[in-house]
Amino acid sequence: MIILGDKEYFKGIGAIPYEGKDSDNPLAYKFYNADQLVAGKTMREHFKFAMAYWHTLCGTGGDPFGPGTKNFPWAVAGDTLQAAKDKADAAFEFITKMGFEYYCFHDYDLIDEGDTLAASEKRIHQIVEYLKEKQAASGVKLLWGTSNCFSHPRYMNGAASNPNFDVVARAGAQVKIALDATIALDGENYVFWGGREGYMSLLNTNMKMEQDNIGRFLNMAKDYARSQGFKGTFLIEPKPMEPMKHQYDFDAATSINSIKAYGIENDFKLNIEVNHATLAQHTFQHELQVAANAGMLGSIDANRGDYQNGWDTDQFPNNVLETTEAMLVLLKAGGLQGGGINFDAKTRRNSTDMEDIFLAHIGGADTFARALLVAEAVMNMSAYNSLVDKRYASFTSGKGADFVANKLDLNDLYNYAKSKGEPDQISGKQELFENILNQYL
Ligand code: XLS
Ligand code: NI
Ligand code: NI
Repeated sequence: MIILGDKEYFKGIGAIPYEGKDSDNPLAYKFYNADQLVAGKTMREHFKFAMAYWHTLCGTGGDPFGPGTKNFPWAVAGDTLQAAKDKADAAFEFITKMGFEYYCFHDYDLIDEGDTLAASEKRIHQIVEYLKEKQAASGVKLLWGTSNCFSHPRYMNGAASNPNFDVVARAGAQVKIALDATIALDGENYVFWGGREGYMSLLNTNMKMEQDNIGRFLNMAKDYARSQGFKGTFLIEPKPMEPMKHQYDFDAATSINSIKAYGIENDFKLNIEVNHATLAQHTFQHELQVAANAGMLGSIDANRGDYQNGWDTDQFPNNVLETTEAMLVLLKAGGLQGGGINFDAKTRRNSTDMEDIFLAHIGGADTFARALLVAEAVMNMSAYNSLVDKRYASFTSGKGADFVANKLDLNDLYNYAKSKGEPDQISGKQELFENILNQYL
């Protein structure tokens, strides 16, 4: 059901229908058909698409060379609380028109930070009460909340990793309030993206102390939230650089190592973002697989980078081939554990029509839907699975199976190899795999 506030912000745009791939209606889904079953689940269940409050409603397109370009009609009220309510109205109008079921926020996306911690907390309580009503009226849910512990100047040297305890404590207070808000709104997950948790120069940095402090901090946050009844998953979102030169949560493998070192592996999983993966010189699908192997594939921040740029451009997904490889990983892993697909993406600075926000999200949802359909076809109809199985067949019988069952020692390998002679040369068949994907696109 479409939920409007007092005003309609996206005039002339109704509920986005699914019209199939032959439709020439730009404001219709061509592939995302929420109720369609794919590999045993509806598309809606596979994806749990979410709108990101910050990019969709807050960022007006400013860059280092000029101010914002987007005149959002919900950002005009002089009164802070009214402006926040207007923004929430726009959010729920947009989400329900898209047919999405989820949203994600940072605390101060919802409402501007106050002059003191107490004033900020009061503001967050006020807007949370309003959001509760909007959620109840629409059925829209909170995929995850997080706190912005990186924008305010006090966090210029980091939050949980700050060399000054007073700042660490201030970040703790902010996270407590954001956790309270997330719990009050039945948030299904809580994200930690370590914005400025990293360093610029080792000369002035005690790296060990900073990382140990992050571990203490995350344990405190987890213990507090659990004591308040939070049943959801905590997610760490890896990113290798930007804003800091070295970010502590560089990539999935590094973050998994930290999670285990901090002793929080039963409560934390990963939120994998496409553009962060590519900034780390990995592919998106690699990062998903690393997370899945550790049982920590929690959620996805969907966007894309620019192959010619070295920063987080956060463009909407439109690469079906890349997304298909990702959906193969997802299907084989049995889906996301508790999370969804959050469009952590923004329209370009010169995309200034209100309609562009819809077009961007429609394109992103269609990219994922199309990729999922291709991935399902590849898994069911092609030789793909049997080709992979064949590649590892030597581990399913004889000495190979004994090896996998941990029944051999190094001498056994020695004796086997001696009796076998030079191994056969077996092609990796990469081009054939690539052709199969192309065939089903
Ligand atoms: C920034 C991150 C951020 C997180 C939430 O690069 O992607 O948007 O998702 O703090
Ligand atoms: Ni993100
Ligand atoms: Ni990002």
